[in-house]
Amino acid sequence: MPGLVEGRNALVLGVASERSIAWAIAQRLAQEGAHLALTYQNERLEKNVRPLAETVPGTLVLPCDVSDDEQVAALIQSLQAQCGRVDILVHSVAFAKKEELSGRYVDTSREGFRIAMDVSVYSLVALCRALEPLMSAGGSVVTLTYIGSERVVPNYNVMGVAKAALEASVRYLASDLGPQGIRVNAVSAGPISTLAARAIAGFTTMLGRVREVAPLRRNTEAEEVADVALFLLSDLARGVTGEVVYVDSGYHLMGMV
Ligand code: NAD
Ligand code: 0WE
Repeated sequence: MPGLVEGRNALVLGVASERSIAWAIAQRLAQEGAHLALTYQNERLEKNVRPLAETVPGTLVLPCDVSDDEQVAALIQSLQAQCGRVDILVHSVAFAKKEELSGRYVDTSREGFRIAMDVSVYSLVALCRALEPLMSAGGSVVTLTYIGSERVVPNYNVMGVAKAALEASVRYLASDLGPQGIRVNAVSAGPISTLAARAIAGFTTMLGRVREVAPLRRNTEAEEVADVALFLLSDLARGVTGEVVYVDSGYHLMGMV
């Protein structure tokens, strides 16, 4: 039986370790017949990404720091030359300076605000624009967001504001690219213990809280996020664009927690 994304070319940004949400999505796409291109942010992370890529024969591995226009352009050039067409984009990238992820949002620096928005939001816009000509047979884009975009989560601070801008960008991009048959959606994941999340003080306490109050009474697994991303990236979701889909054990429903 052919896979849900059989023969499609998928570009996945945001693999940093085997625990990355991007890696769970990449593996699921490969299981369903996609050809993968994975990127790494820097040489340090290249050492993590190469061995993971080697577990999926035929996978391309390319550098891309999304804050660097030249690296984004070089990535698109390589894809153009080596794949011709791109069908799927997974954007699983976010960054704020560590000092912006504690204390009060009101103390966010101008530079801290700029960096969070540049890496976590503008990168999606730049990638969609650059990939539009390569998505010649239509395409599907998924990015990762978090409920801190809609509600105040202590210490999430400027990342929450960046995720709100990311979700708004999903809607504007969906409107711009819909006529070309390109869909753009977001998955809002519950807390998952990845490199980015584990760097946060009190993260383990947050996992426990979700287990207590979420309707499903458990934490979110990267594989659960990957299954919904796969759905959005496949033709099963051909009528869905501009949406934010929660994969969080139902946590976002609760009012008094
Ligand atoms: P992760 O640390 O595995 O992935 C974050 C990725 O961002 C890394 O691969 C890192 O290299 C990349 N990145 C940061 N700055 C970059 C830059 N300048 N250029 C290129 N890449 C850059 O952590 P994760 O939890 O898998 O995060 C992936 C996405 O999921 C992020 O958008 C995050 O906000 C989102 N998310 C995470 C959680 C969670 O609890 N883990 C929950 C909801 C949403
Ligand atoms: O989006 C995220 C994390 C994104 C993130 C993490 C880091 C840690 C290391 C962005 N930038 C950095 N910069 C670093 O220097 N999540 C949804 C996970 C997360 O992060 C939080 C959370 C949750 C949940 C930060 C504060 C409060 C809750």
